[in-house]
Amino acid sequence: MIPKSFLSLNVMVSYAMRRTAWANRRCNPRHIRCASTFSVPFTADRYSIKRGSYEKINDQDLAKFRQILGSDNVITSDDDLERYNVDWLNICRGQSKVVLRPKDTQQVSAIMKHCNERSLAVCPQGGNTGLVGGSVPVFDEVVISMGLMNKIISLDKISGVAVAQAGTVLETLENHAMENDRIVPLDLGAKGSCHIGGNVATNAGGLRFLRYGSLHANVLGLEVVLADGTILPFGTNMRKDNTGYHLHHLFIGSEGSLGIITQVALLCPPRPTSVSLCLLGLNSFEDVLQCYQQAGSRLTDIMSAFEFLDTQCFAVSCEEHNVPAPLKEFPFYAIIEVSGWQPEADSTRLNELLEDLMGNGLVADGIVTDEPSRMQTVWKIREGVAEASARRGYCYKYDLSIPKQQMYQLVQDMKERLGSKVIFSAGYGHLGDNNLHLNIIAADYTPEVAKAIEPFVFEWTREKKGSISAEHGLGFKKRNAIHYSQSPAAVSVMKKMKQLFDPKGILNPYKVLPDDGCILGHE
Ligand code: FAD
Ligand code: 2HG
Ligand code: ZN
Repeated sequence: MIPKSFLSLNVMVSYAMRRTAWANRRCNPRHIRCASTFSVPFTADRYSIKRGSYEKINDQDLAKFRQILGSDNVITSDDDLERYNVDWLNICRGQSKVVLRPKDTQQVSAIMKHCNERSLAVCPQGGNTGLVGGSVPVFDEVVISMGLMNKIISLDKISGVAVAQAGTVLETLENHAMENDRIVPLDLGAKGSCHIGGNVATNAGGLRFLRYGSLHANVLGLEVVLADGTILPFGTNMRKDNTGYHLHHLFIGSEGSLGIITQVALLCPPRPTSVSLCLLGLNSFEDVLQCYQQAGSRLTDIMSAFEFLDTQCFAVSCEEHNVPAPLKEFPFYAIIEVSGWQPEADSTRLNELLEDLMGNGLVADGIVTDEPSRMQTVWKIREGVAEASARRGYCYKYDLSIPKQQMYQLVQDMKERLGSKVIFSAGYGHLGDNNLHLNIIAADYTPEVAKAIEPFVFEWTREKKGSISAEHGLGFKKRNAIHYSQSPAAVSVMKKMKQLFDPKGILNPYKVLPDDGCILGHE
């Protein structure tokens, strides 16, 4: 017997609605910040960091920057600097005295040439939505903010290759792609603010990873400015290109430490014309896994997302975003999205699967819909978890790859380990990609809680042969944990690469690579 909340997809929707379905399917939670960020402690103080031996900005440097960019795009007032110094989570705070806003690649090159000659450290910044403290300075690095480099240069209607400046906001690129019956192969909750250059620099994963794979598969070429100001095109924008080493891949996920990405060529797949999803209530994580297995085998060609949330994440997001919960309380929730070009056939397959899942008791309750506003509500709950959780207190945030069967055990173990020391420990994420987001919310940062979490969480993940950063990168916060996922030999090669591309170490220092002498996590 199908419960009342289970709506049938056989309800007809107009063709016009179907056409707009993909456009409207996601909410866009632009990030909000606390009224004041001045209470956020300096990163350098909180984590006792020693400043590198870089030069300090002087009046001649500022005059040079004004000559390159014009006065308006050299920001030096304390009030204006604040938002570039503090990260989205309000956890990391730098002390930069100058933000530069270049408009084109030549300006980026001139800035880098000067900074390299003068040994001035720089911090490249996109939309500043990164979650590992990589996008903000630690000390007085020069912030190079890419927001004015926001032109979409071309979109080839036949091949689907889009070329855009790095500062193009992801959502703007997505809207442009959709006008041309294409989509960007990447979607994430921060899309209203993050830049395509920032996405490439972090190798962002997100909600479409399951269908379209990593940016390594979809970025065909990059234009990059190296530390000394050299402008280099990498890749050919051709899908097949085996001419030597595939250098552009080095910059995908390099988090601003090897060069500044100024332009991106991205393969944009055709835009699906029919989208539908279901939100399911489940009684155990084992049921979520069973459900994934069945959906994977029966909907494999049309499944575009499989996400899960635990009851805590679901409730916090509904409450903080004032969304009436579409389902009553369950220990777990799953979201399955299908998208394709055969609305009737796709709907029938989804409906049949769900009827079977309910029939065999794996799913306790659910809704299924292809109505844009209802889909948007479900995505709002899912995409809103990060922001909702962060509003509840200090967020100890972990982004892990773990084999599916063991994924939720970590959340259970953390709950037991931390007990009432924290407000809550909760888990959700991209189940289809083995990616768990573990958020531990406490009243404030304390070394005691930090020590109870780390290195336990990293050791736990290594024991399961997972990764300590599935998609957010290492940035500032996770750099010294790199050894939990990479061998000393691999880290040594990375350091050599860094030396090759950035001999003076001016590009995003204190990020990605571990501190000298750090062998934390190495057995
Ligand atoms: P920033 O935050 O400004 O920078 C991130 C890093 O890239 C920094 O190290 C910076 O130095 C570097 N960088 C930025 N631009 C350039 C450039 N042009 N050249 C060289 N280096 C550069 N991530 C995921 O993977 N999946 C998700 O689903 C996801 N969801 C999110 C949801 C929310 C609500 C938020 C706030 C964040 C989310 N993130 C997610 C984190 C994420 O990494 C990004 O939002 C995004 O990829 C960062 O882009 P950005 O332009 O904001 O870069
Ligand atoms: C998401 O999938 C983002 O929503 C943020 O990657 C995850 O809360 C987080 O850490
Ligand atoms: Zn994520």
